[in-house]
Amino acid sequence: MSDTELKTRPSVREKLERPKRFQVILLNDDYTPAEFVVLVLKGEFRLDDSRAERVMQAAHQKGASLVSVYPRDIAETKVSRATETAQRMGYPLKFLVEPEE
Ligand code: TYC
Repeated sequence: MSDTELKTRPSVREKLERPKRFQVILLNDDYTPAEFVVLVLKGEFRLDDSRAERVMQAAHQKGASLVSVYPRDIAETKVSRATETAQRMGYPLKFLVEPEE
């Protein structure tokens, strides 16, 4: 190998891909009380008052709205906990977990 023909290999950083993140999307329904949705968004997803209110209103008006983005296991755990809390109250509240583009 000549001196000018330096072989380079990708650094560890270049080889590591950014871990995929997942969107949690809130779905509207006709039965869950708006105030309960806001409580769940604050309690489980740690949204502040005004963001929780805006996310709930957006789902109510448009059918669905982005709550936040997390690693897959965190997104799924939060959604399970939130839907179980709703179910215990007899509400059909639902979320989607989708890979970020
Ligand atoms: N549409 C519900 C109602 O009128 C309130 C609601 C808002 C429910 C957002 C779910 O994701 C939701 N009681």
